[in-house]
Amino acid sequence: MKKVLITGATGDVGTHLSRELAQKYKLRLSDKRPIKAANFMKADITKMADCVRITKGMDAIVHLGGYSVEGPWESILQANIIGCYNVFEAARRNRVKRIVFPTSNHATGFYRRDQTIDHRVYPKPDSRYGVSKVFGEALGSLYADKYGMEMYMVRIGNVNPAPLDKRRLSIWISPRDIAQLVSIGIDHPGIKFEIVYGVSGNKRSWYDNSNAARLGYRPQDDSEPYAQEIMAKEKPSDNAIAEVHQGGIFCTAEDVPNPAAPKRKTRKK
Ligand code: 15L
Repeated sequence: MKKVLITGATGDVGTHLSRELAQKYKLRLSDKRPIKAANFMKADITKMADCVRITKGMDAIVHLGGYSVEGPWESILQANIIGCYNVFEAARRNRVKRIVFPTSNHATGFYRRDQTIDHRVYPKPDSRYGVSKVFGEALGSLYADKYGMEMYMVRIGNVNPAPLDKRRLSIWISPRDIAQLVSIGIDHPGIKFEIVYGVSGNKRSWYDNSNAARLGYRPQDDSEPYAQEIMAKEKPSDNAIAEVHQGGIFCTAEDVPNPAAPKRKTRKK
C-alpha cells in the first residue's frame, strides 16, 4: 500500500478524501487543527521544519492545506504561497516525487461562462486566492522540470455531496469522483506535469476535461438531476460581473466567507 500524506486533512475536501481513500492507501493526515486519530500529525505548513517532518517517508502527497477562499492577502501569503513552497520543497528534500495539488477553478475564474476551457488555457485568476493557486501550479511546473518531480494539478470546482447553486451545477464534483481523480494522480505511472479539472461529468460543465479522460478519469456523477430544483430556488442577481464569469462572486468580492474558519459561538438568550 502506498503511503500518502494529506495536508489540510480536517477541512471540507480533506475530510471527504480521508474517508474515501482510507481503504486504498496508508494515509498520514495532517493539519494545524488537531483531530484524534492514530495516523494524525499536527503541523503548521508556514514552518519548513514541520513540513520536513510530515513529508518524511511518504510515497505521495495530496497537498490540500491552505486558505481556501478569497480573503486578506497576509493570510493567503502565509498559507498558500509560503505554505505551498514549504510543502513542495520539503517533499523534494525528502525525495517524495509525486504531489497531487488541488488548485482551483478560481485560477481560471475570469473566463466567461459562455467559453469552454481546457487544461491548456493561460490562467485568468479571479482573486488573490486564485493568484495563489496559479503560484502553486507554476511552482509545480518548476519542480517537475528542474527536479524531475511528478506534479498533478487538479483545478477543483466544488466538492460536495450535492451541488449548491446554479454556478456549482457547472463545477460540482461528488466525493467519489474527486476520490477517483485524486487516485489517478497518485497511481498513474509516468506523470510529469498535468492539469485536470476537478469536476464530475456535468452536462453544464464549462470545461473540456479531455486531459483527465486521457489519464483514465470516468466520472460517475452529473449535476443535472439536481438542476431543476436548484434553478427553481436560484435568486436573481444584480452582480453582472459575477454572473458572466466562471468564478462568480470571487470576481468581485474582497472576502468570501471561509468555511474553514472557527465557528463563533452564539449565546442562547
Ligand atoms: C474553491 O476553490 C474553494 O476552496 C471552495 O471553498 C469553494 O468556494 C469553491 O472554490 C467554489 O468555487 O465553489
